[in-house]
Amino acid sequence: MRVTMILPALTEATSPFFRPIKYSLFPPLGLATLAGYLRPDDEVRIWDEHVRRLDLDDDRPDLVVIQVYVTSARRSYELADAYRARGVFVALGGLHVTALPDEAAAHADAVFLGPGEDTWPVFLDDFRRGEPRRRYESRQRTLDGLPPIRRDLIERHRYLVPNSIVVSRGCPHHCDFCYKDAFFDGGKSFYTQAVDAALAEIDRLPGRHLYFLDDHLFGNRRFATALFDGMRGMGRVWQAAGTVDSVLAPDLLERAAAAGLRSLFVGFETVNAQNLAGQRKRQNIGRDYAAVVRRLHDAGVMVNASFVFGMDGDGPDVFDRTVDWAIAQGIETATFHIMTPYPGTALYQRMRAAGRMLHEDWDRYDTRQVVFAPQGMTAGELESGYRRAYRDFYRWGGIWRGAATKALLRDRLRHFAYAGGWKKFEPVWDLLIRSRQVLHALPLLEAALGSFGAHRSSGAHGSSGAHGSSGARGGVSATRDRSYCPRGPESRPSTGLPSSTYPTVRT
Ligand code: B12
Ligand code: SF4
Repeated sequence: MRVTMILPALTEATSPFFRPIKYSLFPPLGLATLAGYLRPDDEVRIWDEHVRRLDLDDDRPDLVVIQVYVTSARRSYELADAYRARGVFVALGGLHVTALPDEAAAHADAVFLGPGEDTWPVFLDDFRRGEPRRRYESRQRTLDGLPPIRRDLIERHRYLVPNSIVVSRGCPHHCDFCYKDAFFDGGKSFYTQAVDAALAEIDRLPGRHLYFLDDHLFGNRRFATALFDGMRGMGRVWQAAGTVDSVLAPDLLERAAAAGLRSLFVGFETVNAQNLAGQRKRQNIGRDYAAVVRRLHDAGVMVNASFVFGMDGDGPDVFDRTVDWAIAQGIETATFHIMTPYPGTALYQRMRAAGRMLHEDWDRYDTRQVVFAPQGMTAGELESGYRRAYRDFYRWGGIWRGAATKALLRDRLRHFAYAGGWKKFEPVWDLLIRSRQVLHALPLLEAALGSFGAHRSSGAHGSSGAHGSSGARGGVSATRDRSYCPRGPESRPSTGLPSSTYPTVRT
């Protein structure tokens, strides 16, 4: 059987003029996972439009599989329609299909709701027998006994971070704006691999650097502890995402740093306390955000902070306050997002019921454009404030001020080079992507990550660099897209933000 698996891209990622590095970071892990269920004699290829334009005319498969995100929905349907017009069977799955299955079904022969590990093998049997159903819904959630991910189908040289990995699915929390609850509806919404299987997968990956794409790698304490302990001595440097409360939890961060963690994506989301309750971001409420940053830095872990603008408690002052706070904390990289209610989320239902959604042009649901009616400012103010936040955080003066918060000259220079490397050298990234040389920059990233944690072994908290041998965390964090993942702010007078604007209730 000939199978083509496609990850369609949003327009920006395929621009002939400029290719942002963020689209050349990670390979299509979901599709490589599904490819693992095919037979050895099946002819399969994975086509990632973020890095390579698809030539439709050349392609005559028996089966097309398309992974659909909200921002790539339009392109996905366009491709699906084109294949179906020539009689090819099209299977659509992924987050957007799960959120809006009826919309997707108009462009597909079969749609898949939720993760594919249980439904996909059932479909393959049905398809080979000539009896595929129109709709498959995931219910059985486990990561036990998965076939090996078909990493051999990934063109590693096209990605800066070919070693992306997930060892769990979902998250134990329930934030209002998150894709998670809708996607995992009907079964478990947080589950992990067996520790041994996760360690074996890590061991199979070449080189030193890893990026865990798990929503919340620290979400199951027992699993995380065993995983980090098992990784000690493997000589890896790695990046991941975690919540504010998990950073503050005793001992877990230290174990992660000892195993090579050098950069953590943290969803602070907002510097306005009242926003957190509104978004059911309970695990952030009452947390001391400044302490989170300090704790990470003390452990030798760089911070990639994520913030969302446009929540109902935000006024036009939110941009400057957020940027000032982040710079004053010495946060290395930050991602900013305009709040975007994704179909399927509780936030979307609420906004829609209130008549506040502006349109259903999914291409524009990219967290850079306003798709709902904001309350505390106009849509224009929200968009321009968002752009200003990026500009101000990454202007040389801002980077220098952030670097100056570090006590050691070495740390200052590293901060300066790292933050500058991501945002100030975008034309260089563009060139590397076009010449397919982007993987050659990985040693630089490893070196930056390696140097960050190394000197911390004898530091105040003592644990971080001790085993990591190396480790600083690199700029991949600067471009990570997880629009918003949690954990909240609290400040002290020294942060430059009025402490009354931060949550004080402890959960
Ligand atoms: C890595 C990543 C990226 C990477 C690369 C994507 C890639 N190569 O796959 C980059 C940086 C390019 C990226 C960009 C963006 N991303 Co992104 N990204 C992720 C992240 C962190 C991990 C995805 C992943 O690899 N998961 C692990 C694999 C194993 O799972 P999976 O891909 O979901 O695949 C499984 C199922 O979905 C299912 N499945 C998928 N397709 C199909 C098809 C069939 C037929 C079947 C049977 C099953 C099936 O089976 C797979 C195995 O279980 C997710 C968060 C998340 N947890 O999903 C956000 C996420 C997907 N991104 C998101 C967003 C919003 C974006 C951006 C718009 C952000 C921005 N502001 O720029 C852009 C644009 C995306 C686009 N191309 O249109 C949202 C999507 C929301 C939505 N409803 O679609 C997420 C969920 C984050 C969030 N905050 O909510 N992203
Ligand atoms: S936003 Fe982050 S913490 Fe909240 S449910 Fe989603 S993945 Fe979990």
